[in-house]
Amino acid sequence: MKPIRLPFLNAGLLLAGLLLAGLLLPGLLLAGGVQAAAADHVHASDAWIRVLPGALPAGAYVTLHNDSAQPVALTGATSTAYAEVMLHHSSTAGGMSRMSMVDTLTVPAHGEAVLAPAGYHLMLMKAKNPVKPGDTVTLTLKFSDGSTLATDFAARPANAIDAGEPHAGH
Ligand SMILES: [Cu+2]
Repeated sequence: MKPIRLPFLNAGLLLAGLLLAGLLLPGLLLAGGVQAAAADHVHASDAWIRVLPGALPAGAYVTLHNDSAQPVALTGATSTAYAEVMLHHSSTAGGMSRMSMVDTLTVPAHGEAVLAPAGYHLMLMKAKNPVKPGDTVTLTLKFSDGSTLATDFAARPANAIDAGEPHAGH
């Protein structure tokens, strides 16, 4: 009889463990989700959008500063103003300019990454309402560690080449 008892005991412990895990896991996941929400280790500056006429996609540009000792990667963004946002990189080869989709853009530890015309940008497509120069559009930047950063972008005209205002801060 004794050899049979041990497996029963183990099965009972296993069941208790599974029940405990089932009760605790949802709470842990919820806590993790709340904790990951705000990217306080990344700061954005010179955030602007170049608005093109009609339904043409707009490019969004920003400088990202990483204050932490770990690299973090921009993976994309969402916006209530545009149905689609993609991370792109522009390059020129043989006099031809082309854009390609990229999965991530790394912001080095204690460093910065620059999204600027002719380089990395967020491509904003399918505006839900027409965006015009002078408007402010909020993009929620998404990072590889699960954090997000809501950033206000200033809409500028098609002939703009930069954020258009001096920044004394850095
Ligand atoms: Cu693009």
